[in-house]
Amino acid sequence: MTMSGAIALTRYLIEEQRAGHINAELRLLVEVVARACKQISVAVGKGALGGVLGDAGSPGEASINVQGEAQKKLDVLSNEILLEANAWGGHLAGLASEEMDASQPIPDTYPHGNYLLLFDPLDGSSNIDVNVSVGTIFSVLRCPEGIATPADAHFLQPGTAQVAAGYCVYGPQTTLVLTVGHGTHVFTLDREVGSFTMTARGIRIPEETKEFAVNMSNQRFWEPPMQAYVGDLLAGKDGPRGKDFNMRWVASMVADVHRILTRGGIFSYPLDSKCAAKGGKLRLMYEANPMSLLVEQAGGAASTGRQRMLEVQPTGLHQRVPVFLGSKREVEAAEGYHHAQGTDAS
Ligand code: P6P
Repeated sequence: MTMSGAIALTRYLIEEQRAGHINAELRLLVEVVARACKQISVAVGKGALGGVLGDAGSPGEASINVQGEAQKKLDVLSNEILLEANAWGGHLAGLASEEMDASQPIPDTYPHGNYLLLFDPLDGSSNIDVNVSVGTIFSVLRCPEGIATPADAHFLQPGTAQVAAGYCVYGPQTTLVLTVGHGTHVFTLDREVGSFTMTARGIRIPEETKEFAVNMSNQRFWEPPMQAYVGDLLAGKDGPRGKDFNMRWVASMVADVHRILTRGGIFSYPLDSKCAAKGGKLRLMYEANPMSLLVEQAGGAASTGRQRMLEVQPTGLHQRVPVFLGSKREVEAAEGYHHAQGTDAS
């Protein structure tokens, strides 16, 4: 226990293990990921001084990932940090990353464990060069019984199957937000000691909100239900919602979700005519699902607009989905517009 009486991440995880909520292998997994996040935080914090800003690849020849996005140097470095940290511990059978085409089994030179780890090593990386918060998002699944060397198909489990999920936001503070299925808790990195210290236990998202997060520049591309929903938000107290709304859009999901977990709000990245063919913009397995578990564990809601996010049956490792998550009543309101319109999209 620190001087302030707060407990460190390690003690929280030991208490969760004593309570029977997690086992030693999952405790090690979370510790290893947290340690990797500390390394990423150091690299991100160096910025230009560390020579890690800008695009990966050689001059004039950007490195493009499986998403078709130009990789930043820090995307590649963060991915490497997480791969190295998780290879040797014996807690994983395999892992998958936004930055890698296919999942990777743990090398046979190391013992294989019972868990699958999926991550976006550095979400929001387009913000890195302008010093805006970015983050690491991770999701943990059980490796199916009897599978020592998992393939992509073994990762395709619905969000309800997650045994842990979290993110680490690299902002003014480096903050790890974690659930192992028993509440959503916040740990802030104490740089003097070098450990994550619990700064909020069992956070709760206000059920109502007056703040929405969406990229308004896509408005003309939205489906009719989204047009109607946001139109009513913008109409304010004189409109059907009867209250004025504020808007925030960081364009870094980790930063937007952290705000919403902290003070409420609704985050949406809906289908639009630009991304509809791909199923949406944000990725289900290592963005939407972990964030949705954290939000639901904090009393919020998470949806595709037409179904509970955590019940979506995945069909691909890099599958994309429309996302609405945050204050429960507001997510329900947004879903109401979609159900009322009766559109049959997924
Ligand atoms: P847009 C970052 O690239 C990301 O995946 C999320 O972190 C963020 O919410 C979204 O894309 C931003 O998308 O279209 O506003 O740049």
